[in-house]
Amino acid sequence: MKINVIGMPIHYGADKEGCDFAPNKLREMNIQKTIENLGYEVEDLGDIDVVKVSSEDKFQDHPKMKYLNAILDANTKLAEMVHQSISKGNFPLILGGDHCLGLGSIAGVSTHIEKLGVIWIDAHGDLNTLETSPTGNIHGMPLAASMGLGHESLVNIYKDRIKIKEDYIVHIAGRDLDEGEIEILNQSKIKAFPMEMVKKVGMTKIIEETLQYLKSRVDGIHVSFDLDAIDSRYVPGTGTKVDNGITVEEARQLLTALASSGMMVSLDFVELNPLLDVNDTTAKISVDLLTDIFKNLK
Ligand code: HAR
Ligand code: MN
Ligand code: MN
Ligand code: MN
Repeated sequence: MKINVIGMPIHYGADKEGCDFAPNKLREMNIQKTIENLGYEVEDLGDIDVVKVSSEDKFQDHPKMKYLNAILDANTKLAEMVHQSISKGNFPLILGGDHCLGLGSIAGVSTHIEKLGVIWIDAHGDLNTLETSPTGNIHGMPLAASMGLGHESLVNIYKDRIKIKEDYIVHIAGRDLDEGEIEILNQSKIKAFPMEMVKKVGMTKIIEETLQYLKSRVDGIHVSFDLDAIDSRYVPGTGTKVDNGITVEEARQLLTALASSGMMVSLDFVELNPLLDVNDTTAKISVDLLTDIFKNLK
């Protein structure tokens, strides 16, 4: 299997500078060579071209959603690149960037896999709509948009259709959801394993239930991993840290199990912010987790 690295140097969805530097940070830390050393052919497709918008103009496209057109443009390009990659039978590894990139990656993968499952690993719901978002930050909206909720420009990005079915989604490690997101989650068919449940039953059980749930339903799984799923004390280099999260070892256990399930077809790795990092701690954890994922990929 060939791996395609795709960089998405975008921070507009987070409205905080820094995670746009993450793809190159990971390249500097030899992510390509590291994966090649595991026996893969790796082709780096480079970075998606993200248009420059001054922060004074963040509301120029919409009164409540920040940087809307730049986010739509970059994610449309990302969707096409991911579509090309997965259509060739390759494995797209999308390096963020903030989590708004889930819009494009899921749009791209879902063109090729009809029954696409999505595992969203995140302290946050990313289930906001234009109406429920307290911030107007689009990185809090991609999961809602992918299942058809929210502003029509986000829902219909790349293809005029809903990208994933609610009952093909599993959310893991949630613990900081806005009021509106809780309502959306409760009314949806998303299978959620919030942090309190992870703590109660343990990661082994969560993995087992996640895979058992999706196996009978879907033909492939896109994993969207937000670093802030990990407890704030271990990951200084991310923009919206939340305490009481999973440990690095639990993240490793989860991600390697998903990789070895034989169902994972693509991966987002998002919200690394090198400007906030301390001695590259979070960047090193990222390279380390990615290495273990590809060591186990089937
Ligand atoms: N829920 C909040 C909002 O919508 C915070 C979202 C923070 N999101 C991420 N992505 N880091 O998970 O603004
Ligand atoms: Mn095609
Ligand atoms: Mn997220
Ligand atoms: Mn998050």
